[in-house]
Amino acid sequence: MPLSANTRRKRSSRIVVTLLSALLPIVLGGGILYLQAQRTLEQSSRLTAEEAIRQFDLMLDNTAQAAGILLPLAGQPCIDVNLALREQVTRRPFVRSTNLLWEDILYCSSLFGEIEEKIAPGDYNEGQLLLMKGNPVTPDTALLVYRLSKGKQGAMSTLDGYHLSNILRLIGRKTLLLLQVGPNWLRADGQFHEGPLPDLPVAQTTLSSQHYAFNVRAGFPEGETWRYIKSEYPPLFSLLIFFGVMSGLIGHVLQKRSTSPSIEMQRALEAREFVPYFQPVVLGESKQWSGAEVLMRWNHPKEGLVRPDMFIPFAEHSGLIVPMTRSLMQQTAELLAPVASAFEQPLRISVNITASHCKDLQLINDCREFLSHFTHGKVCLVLELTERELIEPTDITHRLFEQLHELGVKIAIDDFGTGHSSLGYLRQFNVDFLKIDQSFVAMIGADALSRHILDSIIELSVKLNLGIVAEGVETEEQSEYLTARGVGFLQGYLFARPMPGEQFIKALTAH
Ligand code: G
Ligand code: G
Ligand code: MN
Repeated sequence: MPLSANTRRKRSSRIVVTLLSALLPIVLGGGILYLQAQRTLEQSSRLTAEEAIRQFDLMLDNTAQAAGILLPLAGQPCIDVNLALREQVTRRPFVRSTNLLWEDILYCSSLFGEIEEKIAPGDYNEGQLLLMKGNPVTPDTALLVYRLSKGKQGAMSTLDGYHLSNILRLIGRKTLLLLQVGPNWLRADGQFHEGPLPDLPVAQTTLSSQHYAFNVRAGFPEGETWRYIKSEYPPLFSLLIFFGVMSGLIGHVLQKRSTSPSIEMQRALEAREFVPYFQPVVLGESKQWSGAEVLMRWNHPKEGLVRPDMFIPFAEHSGLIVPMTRSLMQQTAELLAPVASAFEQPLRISVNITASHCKDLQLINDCREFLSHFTHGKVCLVLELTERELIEPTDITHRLFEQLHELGVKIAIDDFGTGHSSLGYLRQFNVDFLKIDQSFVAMIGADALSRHILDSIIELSVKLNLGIVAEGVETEEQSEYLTARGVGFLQGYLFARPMPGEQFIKALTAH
């Protein structure tokens, strides 16, 4: 049903929408935090690389100075300059050894004294720097060689890899740092490698020194962004969760509101989903159609045709019943107007009216509007007021009923016998018809007591000069019984069930 049971079917989609509205801020905020974390890591990676370059530059300055001082001595016999070579090693904290060359032949070393070793200037990156795996003295400790040459003279000073890996390790505490010199590179653990630099998964930055021929690459291991978010953003993350919960709650409440009965019915009213069905009322004697009761149906787009018991209570509660009835009358008028001129007798059209519709004089305009579609004497409008909710007699209601009668509108008391209207009430409102409730009709031939009540209702209405309509006539026996006692109008499945407008019009012309 459109207002209660279908909420179960919609529940799953409601849960989905609620979850989505909760997830949206979390996902969006999470995305923003992720980008922010990435930016922070990139910045940190760049700063680390810059700092490493600064430190390496300082060390190399120190190393280069040694070579610069020794270069003019190149060419002199090793025995004469050996002391000067050793002095530089001793004086300078980072210099491990010093060497002199003549025509690219290393002929004097602070470590070995006089030797003879050909070197290939091409091995040196930009002729200047060479990263080596080790030397004959310490084969497992990398070292960096700085070369300076001028004509045939050459000087080289070496820097211990231990200092280099120290820098890589100390500066890049949380960052991965690599030092690259030409085709070789060094890691923070002091390991020497040949070949291209490996890619660092997160926030990779590669910078070159402005002064010496080396590069530094900084970055982070896989998954660092999430680790960073987890360690740095817990308060922001809690805030996101809070927003998610709030947003989910708001989504939930808004959905509840949008599926509330009155909002759903307001939508249906605008979409003209409330349509009239017609149940013919026949004359007791001839069984000819004398008119019809207009019964509201909800032509729901998903639920199909909905009976009024399922939604009229909601409509009455929200006050929507008044515009809904107005729409029903309008549709009925539009439907009947084209065929009404052919009616020989006035067709009695009964419309169910709730008590709340009688609170002001608006009802008169609605009836006048309805009747304006027909030439005089073609249609007789009957308003059915249920006996279960009686109208309080006030000044307004008296004027209302007076003016309705002036318009020629008739009043019927619906479901008569189930409520407790007094005779005074019937006279006060100038009632024209009583509709005997179907429960009494159903008892015909079955229950002697109910039959007595039925008989007294019929007697009463004869005395009060009221027309009687018997509802819910289903058998020939009931029909004969009622006709025999002078009930003027019969309505029930025996004659016709409620039917849609076009079917009613078609059947009407046949009758
Ligand atoms: O025909 P049906 O079984 O659907 O009618 C069920 C109940 O709904 C009946 O009591 C009938 O009076 C009521 N009803 C049908 N149409 C209307 C309407 O347009 N307005 C009001 N107030 N009640 C209606
Ligand atoms: O407005 P009122 O309460 O009189 O509405 C009439 C109700 O009775 C509608 O719900 C209509 O569908 C229903 N009805 C009409 N004729 C018969 C009938 O012969 N038998 C039964 N059981 N219900 C009927
Ligand atoms: Mn009715």
